[in-house]
Amino acid sequence: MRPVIGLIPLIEDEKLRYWMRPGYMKGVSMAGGLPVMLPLTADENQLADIASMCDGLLLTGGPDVEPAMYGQETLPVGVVTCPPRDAMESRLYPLFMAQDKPVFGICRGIQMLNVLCGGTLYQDIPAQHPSEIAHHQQAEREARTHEVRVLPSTPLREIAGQDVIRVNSFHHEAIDRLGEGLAPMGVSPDGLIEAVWMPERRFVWGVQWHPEYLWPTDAAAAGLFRAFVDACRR
Ligand SMILES: [Mn+2]
Repeated sequence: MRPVIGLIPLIEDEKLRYWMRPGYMKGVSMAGGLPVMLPLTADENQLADIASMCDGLLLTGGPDVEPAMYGQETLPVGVVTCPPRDAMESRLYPLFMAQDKPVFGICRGIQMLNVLCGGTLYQDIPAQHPSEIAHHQQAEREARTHEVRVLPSTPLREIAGQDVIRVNSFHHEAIDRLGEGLAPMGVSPDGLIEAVWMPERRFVWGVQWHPEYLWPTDAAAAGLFRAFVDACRR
């Protein structure tokens, strides 16, 4: 493995969400993990070192997954992609899976997870799965605007301690056909899959909402981070 160099984070206004708000980094810290921001790279040697160095992989939120990755033409519905992230995530994920290291996908992360397992996405919920629910909420990030029915006999049910939780929602895409090996853990009232896991694996989970904004005030959100970090510790 090549030498690992720690870089002091660049603090700019648009990056404050990583450091100043509750966020992914502090969520991992709260749960007892050491969060390390990765370089944007698709270099195979660097990715191999990352997979060797890290005990778990957090697939964060972000732009839409390229529809060609799940065999579809891009519809004229405001799909915004990020090819360098698609390339990095699609090469990094199998390296973590090969070592059975935990993977946790949030928002784009659950969508990428589903696509990497051979599933498909709705490219736009309003266009392809019309609903009463505003999955791209206008309310603040910490506001829990829709329900998720938590499925029995899933790890999410254990964490939530109840059959229904409320979540925030900032997505216009969603899981359509579920990928191979994945099972649903939570479903919104309009029938969209909002949480998945891979029962055959040590820890491969994804959620469509944003627990990184909720964990200071929401037991289920904090529990997700704890379950992920605990799985990485074993
Ligand atoms: Mn939603």
